[in-house]
Amino acid sequence: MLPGCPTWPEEAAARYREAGYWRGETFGAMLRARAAEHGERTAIVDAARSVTYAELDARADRLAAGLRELGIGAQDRVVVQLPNIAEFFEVCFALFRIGAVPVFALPSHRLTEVAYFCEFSAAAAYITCDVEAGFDHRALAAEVAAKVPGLRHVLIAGDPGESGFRPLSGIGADSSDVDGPGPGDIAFLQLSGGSTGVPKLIPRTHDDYAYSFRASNEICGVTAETVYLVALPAAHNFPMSSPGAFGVLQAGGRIVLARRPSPDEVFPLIERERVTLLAAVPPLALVWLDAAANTEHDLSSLEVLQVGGAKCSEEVARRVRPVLGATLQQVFGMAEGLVNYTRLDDPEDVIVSTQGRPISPDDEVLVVDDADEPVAPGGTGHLLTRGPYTIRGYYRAEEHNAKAFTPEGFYRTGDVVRFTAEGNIVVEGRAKDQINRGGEKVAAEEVENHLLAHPAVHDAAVVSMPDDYLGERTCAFVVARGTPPKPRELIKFVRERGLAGYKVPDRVEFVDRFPQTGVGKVSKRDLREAVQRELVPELERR
Ligand code: OOB
Repeated sequence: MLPGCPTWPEEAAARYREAGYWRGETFGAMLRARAAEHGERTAIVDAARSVTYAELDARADRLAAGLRELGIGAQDRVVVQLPNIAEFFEVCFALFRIGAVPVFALPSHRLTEVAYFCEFSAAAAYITCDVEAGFDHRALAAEVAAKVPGLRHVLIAGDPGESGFRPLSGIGADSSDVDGPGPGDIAFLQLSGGSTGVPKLIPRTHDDYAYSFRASNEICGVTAETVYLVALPAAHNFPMSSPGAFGVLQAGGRIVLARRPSPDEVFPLIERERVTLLAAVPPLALVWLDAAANTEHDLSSLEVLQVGGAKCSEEVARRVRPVLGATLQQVFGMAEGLVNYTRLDDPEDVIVSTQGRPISPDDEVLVVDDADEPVAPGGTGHLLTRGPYTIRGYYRAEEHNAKAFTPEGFYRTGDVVRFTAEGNIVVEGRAKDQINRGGEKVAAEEVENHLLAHPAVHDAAVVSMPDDYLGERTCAFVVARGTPPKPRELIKFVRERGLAGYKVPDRVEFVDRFPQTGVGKVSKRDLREAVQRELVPELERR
């Protein structure tokens, strides 16, 4: 087992095996089985090609052997930052086969984040792409390589040019006879949305993750006939496993990869590939609904539109069936584990007004007050959870784990929820210090630390600001040291520190001092109220 990864107590693990949740199958074996059953069926379609199950299986083997020749082996961490292209899955399954551990970066991550993932995980390699969406990832890779001396290999999907990096397509060898990982081993490290200074890494095992997407398949009606379009970044937990691409591959269905999520890319793909299942964050669902109202494209194959990652407003939810003729499924999940779904046969009122219920009968969910005492039934409180696919701790984060988990192993989700009388969850708010920018999570402290690096910033506090489109945006309150810089200058400063664009503050407001709580901490509640009182009316006047 990878060191630094807390795991389930043996008693719980035995129970999950006994119940048939953990079946002892690795992802590598799962792909092998599908390739043996129906190797000629199409597994993946991307902009450039289509890949059958047999080809995906063979390519994963060749890549695995090539990676082994480079000296990458079991438990080695490999940071993977790829767009929605077939290579993403070839790389994943190659790494799974040799028991190496992908660390999933998002395409929007930049130097600060990628270098941190490489350093913190002591990665042996970084696998990235050429130019994507106008951004030169090779140049980023050069900066990362210069900053992280321990990184032994950089592999580029596409043409690496004169960069000195190896092309991914050039990696491969004939034999891949290895003792693969065990089902209880860590399969990969996923990123947490986070609420602290640096992103946390989430260790998921083959057994626990496979259960989550297999059980999701049942709930979401995924079969070998499913055609699932991946429009969100493939490395995110939602499109990966809820039921996502992994669920659909498990069922022997077909995944279609969209490079960009815009209607002009997604709608023609839905029509051409007869897509049946699609997942979106709320702002994207809104864009699709607006565009679908007057499109020439035939979207009639769509059966289910999943919306999750942030709360879907009831207004948007109610438009899904009339506009798309598809069933809405709300998905309230987290990369740490727990995923809730509205069921496809739930009454329309439940579908549009709740975030559904957990996957597993053994998902334990508690709603508690600030003292961890259960609230009265139907009351609102903090959501705690533990279960067969919820982690018991982050990777190498002992101190943080002591706060993020209860002594009994419940994960503190940071979400504020209530249960309806029928047992569905309604997300009412959030207690964690995070901004949910249309599904993209921004840890306030992380951004505050970047602001504090500016010489003219004495103190900084980042809070959410309501937004019609994204739900929330970020507002940074800053106490200046001396003459305040221009907000624009500060925003540019943060961007140039090499940060994903979605973390750069949308707005900067200078104040003389911060409101304080009774114990002298910055009162973010008061700051959010100031936003409501002063900035929202101003924005509405525009
Ligand atoms: C998904 O995963 P993460 O790890 O990016 O973010 C998890 C957090 C939750 O704790 C909650 O605060 C928020 O995102 N969230 C929602 C939500 N779905 C996620 N808040 C309100 N309503 C929803 N439907 O975002 C994720 C992982 C797997 C499946 C779906 C989403």
